[in-house]
Amino acid sequence: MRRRLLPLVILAILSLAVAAIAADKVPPRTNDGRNVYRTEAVRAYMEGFEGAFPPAGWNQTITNPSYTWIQDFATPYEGAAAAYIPWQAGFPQYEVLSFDYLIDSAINEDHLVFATQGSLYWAVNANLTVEVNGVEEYNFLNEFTAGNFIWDMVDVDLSAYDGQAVTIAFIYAGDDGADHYIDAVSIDEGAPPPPPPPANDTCETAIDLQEQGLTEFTVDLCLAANDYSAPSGGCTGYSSAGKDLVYKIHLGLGETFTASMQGTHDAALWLVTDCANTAGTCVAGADDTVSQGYETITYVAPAAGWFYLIVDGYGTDSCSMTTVTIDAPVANEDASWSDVKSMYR
Ligand SMILES: [Ca+2]
Ligand SMILES: [Ca+2]
Ligand SMILES: [Ca+2]
Ligand SMILES: [Ca+2]
Repeated sequence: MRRRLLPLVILAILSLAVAAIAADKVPPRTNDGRNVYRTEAVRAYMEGFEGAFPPAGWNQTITNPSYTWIQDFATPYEGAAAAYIPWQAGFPQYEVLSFDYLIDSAINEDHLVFATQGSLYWAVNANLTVEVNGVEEYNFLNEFTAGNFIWDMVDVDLSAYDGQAVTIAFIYAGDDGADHYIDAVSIDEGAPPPPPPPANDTCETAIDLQEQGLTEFTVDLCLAANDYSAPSGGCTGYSSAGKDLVYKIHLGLGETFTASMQGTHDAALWLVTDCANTAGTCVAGADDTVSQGYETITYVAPAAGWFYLIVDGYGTDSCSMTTVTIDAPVANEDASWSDVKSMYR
């Protein structure tokens, strides 16, 4: 009985955690959300905030000396450090990091690309903007789409400034906002290339949950491709044309495996036994809720073997930053006992 209640207790705790996310003023101390795929080769200019701060050639305008831009080593996007500003209430902040740059039209280096994370919820109070020669070219509150405290790349088209010497300023301004970060500021020739698919995009390269010790993790399904769809009717009850990633686990006879997933898309979670025939070997599936809902499967292995967990979504190419929770397999004492009995029969 206690075991049956455990998933409900976990769900209740997770629900409380999710309810608190909107109001967080600092990010989780994890880099799960980062998405590093740029290479040095495409950069005409790159500043990663790894050395002196502010970096050589940069200027800093300080209004609130105790709460201005500093170097931070806790959650860099790349390398070991990022530029970080802590939030403050009651003393308005207008804190600027800027640098001058001659945009070379000859090599067409006309995009400003940088990584940032902050809280869209609190950006209403204190926001990050980027000004080029005093003209606002980027507004975090209006333009950032990845969500609260998720590192993402921002691409600002500077082609209007081709051939000009410009001052590029990162401005955090307001009162009672949230922590904010920038990193990997570069100027180069255009939009970053699409990221490579995650290593476990397909069943053949599924990540071993036990080998990696994964019990709860966050993963960006939007970096994956849609390779598998559950058979409509059975399994999850619906097809699953969303982007998917695959994890595997080896279960002993009678072991109980419980997994859940939750994201902002309409999630779907299913368990199969054969990579070559996923649609025909689904043994457990869940698509019981919509956006933000938890999908949970519990399965008791009828025989020892490998099982493949497909973390998926209902809608075509749907995806989101998704949290997956795995309960360590629990041996079923009744099954084990009956096995023992059968051995002596
Ligand atoms: Ca860095
Ligand atoms: Ca996939
Ligand atoms: Ca799919
Ligand atoms: Ca669902």
